Amino acid sequence: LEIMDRKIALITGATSGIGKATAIALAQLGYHIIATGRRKERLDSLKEELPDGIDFFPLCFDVRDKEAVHSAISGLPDNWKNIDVLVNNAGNAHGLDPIQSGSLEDWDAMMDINVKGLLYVSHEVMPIMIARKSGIIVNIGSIAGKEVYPNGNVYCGSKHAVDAITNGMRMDLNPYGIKVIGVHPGLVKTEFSIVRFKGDAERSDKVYQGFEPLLPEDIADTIAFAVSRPKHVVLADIVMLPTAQASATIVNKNL
Ligand code: NDP
Ligand code: 8X3
Repeated sequence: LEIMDRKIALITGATSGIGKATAIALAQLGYHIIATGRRKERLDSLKEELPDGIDFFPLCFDVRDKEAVHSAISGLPDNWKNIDVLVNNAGNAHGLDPIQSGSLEDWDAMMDINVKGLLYVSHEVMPIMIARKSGIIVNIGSIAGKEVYPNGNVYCGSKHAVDAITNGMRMDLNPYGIKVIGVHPGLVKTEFSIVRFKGDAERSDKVYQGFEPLLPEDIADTIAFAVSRPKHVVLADIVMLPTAQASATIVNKNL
C-alpha cells in the first residue's frame, strides 16, 4: 500500500534551469523525485534543495544513449517504478547559424537530444503509465516549436517535432486516461544561451538584456499548477512568454 500511495515524478535535465526548478516545485507538491542529467555532482547536490521528507533518486545518463536510458529506467527499484509524472525537459539549442553554415554536430545534438532523447525516455515510461491507466507527461517544447525565426532552422525543427509528438501522444494515450501537456516557453534566463553559444558568456548575457525575461521558477510554477489540476482537466498546450515578448522575434526592450 505504501508503494501505491507514493507520488513519483521523473524530470529529465534536472541539473540546471527549468528542469531543476521543476524538480523543486514538484517536490514542494509532495512528489518524490527522480532527477536525470549528465552532470553527476549537480544531480547529487539537488537532493539538498528538496524539502524534508521527499525521497530522491538521481539517474545519471545521456538521453542520446538509448541503452543507458533503458537500463536506468527499467532498473529502478520497485518503490520508484510507478512514475506518475514525466517531465521531458532535457534539451538545448546548439548554435544560431544560417542553415547553409550550420554544423552537422550541432544538428545531430539537437535532433538526438531534443527529439530522440524525449522519445527514448517516453518509450520506457509510457508502458508503466498505460498499465496503471494513469499518468501525466509534460513535454517542454518552445515558442521555437510554434514559430520559426531566422537562424533558428534546426532548433525550431526539433521543437516543432516536440510539438507534433506531444499532440500525437495525447491522441494515442487518450484511451488510457493519460494527460499529455505541452509547455512552450519564450525567453527564459537559464544556461540555455551559454550552451547555444558554446560558453560565450558575453553573447549569451546579451540575449536577456534590456527586458525582464522569464525565470526557470516561472515555468516550474506553471508546470506545478498544470499537473495539480483535477483528474478531468488537462492543460493541453501552454505558450508562456515574458510580458516584453510578443513573438519569437518581437521583444520590447523599451518597457
Ligand atoms: P539549461 O541549459 O539550463 O538546461 C538544460 C538541461 O538539459 C540540463 O539539465 C542538461 O543537463 C540537460 N541536458 C542537455 N543535454 C542532455 C543530454 N544529452 N542528456 C541528458 N540531459 C541533457 O537550459 P533550459 O533549462 O533553458 O532548457 C530546458 C528545456 O527548455 C530545453 O528543452 C529547452 O529547449 C527548453 N526551452 C528553453 C527556453 C529558454 O529560453 N531557456 C525557452 C523554451 C524552451 P546535463 O548538461 O547535466 O546533461
Ligand atoms: C528557447 C527560446 O527563442 O531562444 O527555446 O528559441 S528561443
